Amino acid sequence: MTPFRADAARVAEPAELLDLAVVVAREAAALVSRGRDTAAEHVDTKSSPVDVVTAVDSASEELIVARLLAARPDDGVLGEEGADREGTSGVRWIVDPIDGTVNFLYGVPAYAVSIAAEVDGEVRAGVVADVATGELFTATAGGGAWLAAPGRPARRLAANRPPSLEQTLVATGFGYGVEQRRAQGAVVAELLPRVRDIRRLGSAALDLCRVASGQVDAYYELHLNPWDRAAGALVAAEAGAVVTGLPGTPVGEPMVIAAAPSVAAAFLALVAELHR
Ligand code: LIP
Repeated sequence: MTPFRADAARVAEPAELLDLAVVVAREAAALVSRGRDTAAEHVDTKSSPVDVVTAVDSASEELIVARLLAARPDDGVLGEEGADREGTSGVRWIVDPIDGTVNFLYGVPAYAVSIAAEVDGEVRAGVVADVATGELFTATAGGGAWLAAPGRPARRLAANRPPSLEQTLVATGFGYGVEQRRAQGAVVAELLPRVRDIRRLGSAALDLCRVASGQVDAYYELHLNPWDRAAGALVAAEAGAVVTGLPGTPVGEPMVIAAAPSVAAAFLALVAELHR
């Protein structure tokens, strides 16, 4: 039975959802930035001793959820730090309050606030706020991907067009489990001689936005959570990148692959070969 859809859902245009997400992401990014210097004072672990969550992660998610539901009380929310609320509007917000938490903890300037709006199961709007640079990556389904950098006019993003795999700069990331990391390291060892180079930046959301902006040519990662990838995958796709899973599997179950269209087929085949 379809749940009752509040009026808000019938007028849940992607652009309106994005406007709200941008305002909230900016406020959350400011909170995260203020918390950077004391990040190490309140740290817990989750799935492993190196899978960390700080008090700032939790405060950021609390703020984001409060602002989104104040504006749209009938929406659902799914957040990395525990937010999990069914809505009745057909809109569900998918939130990573700090993507790149280890970078945040260490002060490595590659961590972001990621907010995506899913309407009836499809991500239709997303924002990734790079906390360290103040850059804002945004996209709406069919509306393109955009980058707003402080003091500069917004510009439309387009993925690169590398001529070959050998000239493809590849970003990836690794899980928090020891055996998973052992296997992922073996894959990287096979991949490295066949591409331009590897980058491990530490934030899936920013990795996907870097495919959109052309700062890397391709990205792949196993076992991401929905909140790591929801907004960034839309930004990459709207910038013309091919965003997919392994052959015959949905994006993110278990693999996310985003690649410049000029090398997407070859890159997908290589990633599939190395994960057989
Ligand atoms: C992180 C991802 C990153 C991945 C890390 C971690 P978090 O998300 O953005 O790409 O390699 O293992 O999952 O935990 O910082 O929100």
